[in-house]
Amino acid sequence: MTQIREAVDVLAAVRRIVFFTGAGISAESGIPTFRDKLSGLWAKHDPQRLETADAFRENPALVWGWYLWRRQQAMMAQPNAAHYSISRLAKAGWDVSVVTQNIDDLHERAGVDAVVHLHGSLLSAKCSGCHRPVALQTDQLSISKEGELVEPPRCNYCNGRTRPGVVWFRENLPGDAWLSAVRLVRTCDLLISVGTSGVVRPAADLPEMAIRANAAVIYVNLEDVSMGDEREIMLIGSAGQVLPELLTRLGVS
Ligand code: BJW
Ligand code: ZN
Repeated sequence: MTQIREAVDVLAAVRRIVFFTGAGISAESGIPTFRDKLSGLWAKHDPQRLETADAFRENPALVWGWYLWRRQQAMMAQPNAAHYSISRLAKAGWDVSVVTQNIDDLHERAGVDAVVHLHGSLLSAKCSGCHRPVALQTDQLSISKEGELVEPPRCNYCNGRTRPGVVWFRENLPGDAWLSAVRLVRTCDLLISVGTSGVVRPAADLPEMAIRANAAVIYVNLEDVSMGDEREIMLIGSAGQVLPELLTRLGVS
């Protein structure tokens, strides 16, 4: 409880806040996280089989089908109290930015205008040959069951296979997104990390970057993911409970 009071004091004193979010913020919307042992996506699927460029080359129909299924899951999900708390804070006058590792669009649907997507988006696609962005027609987004094989559409220019517009392991993050994130983090007063295990780099370096720039860091997570710096505050609990509680204590309606 002292931690939450400390967090409220910090929030009341700052202006520029960066929310750095991961899969845990969408968990209460029904979208599974990656690494939680019981419910995580990878508890059932081997990421090497589905979420790498090699996997796509070897079995494009399986990987494309998997992302169609996840896209559908994300489209059916609704933003939760944590997503809405972030937009309420922005409307209440704080200078709020969101840098997310998530490929869903729940921040946008909760009313945040400019979201930096470090790992791409389920709503985008590109050609795996010439890398041109591909606009998908609705009939190319047919309903897919988990595990269903669906042939990806071919590029109009080079006949390459269309791939999801997401960042797989060993791929570089979109340069513009990474630069925006670094700029925001280096100039913020406070970074609030919500629902990320902080193991995937380079995104995982952002909280430390904030500390080095003299910002405070608050973590909201089911478990302790802090690094032990004195500028960090760890709030253990679910994002859908902790963030609204912070707003209530701050007097933000
Ligand atoms: C709650 C909650 C609730 C639950 N409330 N909290 C060795 C070999 C090869 C590469 C590397 C290597 N060592 C390091 C690397 C680099 C690699 C990396 O970091 N690997 C580590 C795993 C070791 N990184 C990369 O490859 C990146 N690119 C790169 O570095 O390029 C340079 C390079 C070039 C050539 C060679 C090597 C490097 C790219 C990373 C791309 C990550 N992509 C994914 C998939 C995206 C598409 C998709 O979704 O399918 O991004 S992986 C996956 O992890 C996804 C996520 O965005 C990302 C982060 O996960 P996140 O969000 O933290 O989720 P979880 O599940 O881990 O955590 C959830 C948390 O929420 C938990 O803490 C819960 O407690 C909490 N929680 N419910 C609050 N209700
Ligand atoms: Zn192409």
